[in-house]
Amino acid sequence: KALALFVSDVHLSDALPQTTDYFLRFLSEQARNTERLYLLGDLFEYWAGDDDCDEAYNQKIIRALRALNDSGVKIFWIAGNRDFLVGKGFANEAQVELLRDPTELHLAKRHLVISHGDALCTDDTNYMAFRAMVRQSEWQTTFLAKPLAERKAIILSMRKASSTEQQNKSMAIMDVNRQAVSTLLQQYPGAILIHGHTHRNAIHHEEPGLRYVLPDWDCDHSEDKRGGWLRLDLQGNLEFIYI
Ligand code: OKV
Ligand code: MN
Repeated sequence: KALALFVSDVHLSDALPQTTDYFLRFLSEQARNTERLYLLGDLFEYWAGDDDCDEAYNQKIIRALRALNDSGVKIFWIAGNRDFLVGKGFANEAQVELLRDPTELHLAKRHLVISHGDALCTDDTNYMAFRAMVRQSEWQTTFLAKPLAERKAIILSMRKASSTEQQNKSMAIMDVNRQAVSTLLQQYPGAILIHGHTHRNAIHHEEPGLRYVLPDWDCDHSEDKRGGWLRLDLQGNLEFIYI
């Protein structure tokens, strides 16, 4: 049995059936064998608001998370840059506990800091400005007051613009800023940082401490990639596991 599993960047979407299958299988099989599951952002390809919980695909995911919670696994959630509009409605339906980014953990004598990781990409100044705007509660209230179909249309047009501007390519070369990592780790002396977002699965020995970067789950576009997670065992050992 594990003490905790850490997962991020699954990018769940109706359009990605293979990824969805692998993740649902993870929830019903491997994730049953842990005390805690930490979902560290971008579980969904995008989230338009909690009133979209009723959608058939989202219901399938919500029911699977709720079933895992019912089996005795405590589930925690940190928002990503694609699903930052997840709120109390979703948390209540899926039975997950929302955490702030970053969150400090003390588990099995380990001192950990968990984050999605997008806030560390400070070199992407355009994105940081966008993030600051959309993370404001007033901005979210105004956005969420729009009809669901209009919100989805706005997100779709942003996604189209982003791919035509080939921002997705520059996103691929975008990484965390080393100074931002140091500044964060200095606030939690001796802690290990765990984050996702960059899709650059690795273990880094940074100036003040260790940094574990989670893998993404794009199982639909590459044969060999099948997702994975970081496992913390009862002795405090950390290990990446791949499907
Ligand atoms: C993803 C990144 C574009 C980086 C927008 C609500 C809002 C979701 C969204 C829109 C953008 C994801 C979903 C995309 C990642 C970029 C550019 C840089 C650094 C809303 C919910 F704003 F309308 F409320 N988004 N897309 N980037 O085009 O796939 O990660 S995206
Ligand atoms: Mn992300």
